[in-house]
Amino acid sequence: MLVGTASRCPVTVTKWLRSMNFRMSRRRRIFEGKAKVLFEGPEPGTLVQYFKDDASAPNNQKKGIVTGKGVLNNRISEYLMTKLNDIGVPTHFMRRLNMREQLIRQLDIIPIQIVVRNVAAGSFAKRLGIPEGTALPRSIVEFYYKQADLNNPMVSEEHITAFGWANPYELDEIMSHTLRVNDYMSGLFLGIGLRLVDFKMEFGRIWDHDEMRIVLADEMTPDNCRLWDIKTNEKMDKDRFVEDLGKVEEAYQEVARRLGILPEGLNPTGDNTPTNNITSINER
Ligand code: AIR
Repeated sequence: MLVGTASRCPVTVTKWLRSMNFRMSRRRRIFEGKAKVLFEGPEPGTLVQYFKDDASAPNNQKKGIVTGKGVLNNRISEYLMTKLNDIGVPTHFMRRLNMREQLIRQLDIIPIQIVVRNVAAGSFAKRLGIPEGTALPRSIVEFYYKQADLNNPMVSEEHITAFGWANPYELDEIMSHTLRVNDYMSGLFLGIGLRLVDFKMEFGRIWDHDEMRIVLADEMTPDNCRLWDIKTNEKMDKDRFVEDLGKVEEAYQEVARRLGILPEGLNPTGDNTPTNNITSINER
């Protein structure tokens, strides 16, 4: 809204961008990850999630910048988290604030990554010697302990409950949300010609008065979902960066375009330049 008004006057835009940068530098940084930064939010119990253009391969074997990725991921995650909320999966997403930031609920994060696999790919294909692209007889859910210095080792439910990372009730909730998300997202992506090969999720706890709820956290984007074109099997996700396939930004744009959230001709610059197109995506 602010950008929409400001875009009619370049001087106001410059002032606004300066004040944004000023506010960003003054905000308390809670955590910086590979592709996102979390800042203190405007109200207690909230955080601001900022999407960077930084890209990395597993275990930081490769690092780089994909221009415009943060802008696209912010929009894609907003779209998917909103849809998931609508079908009854509680998420941390509250609202998008601007091109790169969204307001989220602060959670007590559960230190487990949940990976759902529908088709063999990535570390799964390598570990089990199954050719990439093999459809799995059923969806397989895996758990990884979120511990970057140990390269996020795979763990079982036994480890999770024995070490108290989550209790059996919480694990049941996580599994029920996980299967729902997989069913819903597989259908949604199929409808736009994309196969949901696998994806990663994180959950957290939130307290409403005395009641604890398990809530979907993190992001839902081509950074943590493998998406292949149904007809050509072309990869439309972060593997384009990891495997040096080129056209990384274009793939993220194509996912957004097929989801119907990228106006034709949009070229996100990633530098907050308020072009007319970016203004229009902001105002949707
Ligand atoms: N993932 C795992 N760690 C971080 C992320 N983003 C996601 C990948 C892939 C799935 O988890 O993007 O969709 C499985 O990854 P892998 O490397 O174990 O095959």
